[in-house]
Amino acid sequence: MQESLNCRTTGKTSSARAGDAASGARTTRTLLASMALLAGAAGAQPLQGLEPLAHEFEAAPVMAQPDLGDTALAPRLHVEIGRSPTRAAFALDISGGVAHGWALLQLRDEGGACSSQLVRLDGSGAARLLRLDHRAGGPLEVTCTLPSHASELGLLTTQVLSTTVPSADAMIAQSRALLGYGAPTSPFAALGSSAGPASGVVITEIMKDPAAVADSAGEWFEVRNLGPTPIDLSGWSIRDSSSNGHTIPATAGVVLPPRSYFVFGINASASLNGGVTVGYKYSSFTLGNGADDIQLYDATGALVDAVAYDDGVLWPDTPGKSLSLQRALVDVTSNDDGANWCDALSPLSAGSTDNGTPRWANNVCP
Ligand SMILES: [Ca+2]
Ligand SMILES: [Ca+2]
Ligand SMILES: [Ca+2]
Ligand SMILES: [Ca+2]
Repeated sequence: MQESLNCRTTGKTSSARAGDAASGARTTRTLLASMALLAGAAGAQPLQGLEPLAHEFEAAPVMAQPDLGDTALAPRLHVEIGRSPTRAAFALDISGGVAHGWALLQLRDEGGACSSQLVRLDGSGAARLLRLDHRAGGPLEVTCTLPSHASELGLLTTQVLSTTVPSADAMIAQSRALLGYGAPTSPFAALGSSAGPASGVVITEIMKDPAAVADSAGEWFEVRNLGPTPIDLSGWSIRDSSSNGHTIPATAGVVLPPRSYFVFGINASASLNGGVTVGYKYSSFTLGNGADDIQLYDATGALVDAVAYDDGVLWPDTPGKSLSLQRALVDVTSNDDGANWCDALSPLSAGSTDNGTPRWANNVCP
């Protein structure tokens, strides 16, 4: 009873017949029961034996969320997918909740059957659930209701995050298309670096030429922290091969959350910059609309990543559309090749005429 009660609260409707729903509910219950919850180890546990991950995306909030002013605190439901021509797996990372609190997770299958589970969060308000043998025949709608503290005021707000996990069949079909049918028997290793679980910071998206607002207000670029631990950006610097240069002061207190996307921008005001939530505002650094480059250095002066784009010969070059690194190729080497980038496809924010995915996983390039 509790199960169906919880699922009705999502407001979704089901056209499935009672028999189908009952059957689907059993399937979904089985699925939830087989998901391993690793409380206290959120983000630290890879998809065992399936790293590196081939594909990832992040859930968009379905209810208005207050601007918490700190991306590390913003509630997130992050989905990571591993796939091969014969297998599919996924992980759900919940973060931004209350330390040692709870989140309500609901999975709904294509038949409309739904099952709920209270998930215990760890001391950082996070949890990771693994589904290492994803068998669902249709897509799974995932809804996460997550109480969280709003900023320093300590107010408790409740967010509802929602996303869809593709069916195992769809993931496997994509993998076959990517690799060629009958390709490797251990295909996950072929989908990325063989150096073990992903780590590091990668430049993933570049808005060099905004159209909705002036370049002096609307330039930004995005990076992804691939690793499971936060990274303190104190003393890091952003430069180019000519005269641009900016060092992040130690007092800035800027941290890249684990396994998250983060935006550096020229203007931190979302009302002026085209609707972008900027994690760090730089100065003395601009993104040329012709050929230019971004070099990111850590506090020791070591180069973390660099991207040098051209004036539209080998790289995308459309005003109002960010340069977007192919979603499945987030690494410091792949992003050196303009062929691995495309124009962003999604509106930058609600009602925006510019395209981009700041703070979210990139579009899949056509
Ligand atoms: Ca520019
Ligand atoms: Ca520049
Ligand atoms: Ca690079
Ligand atoms: Ca993005």
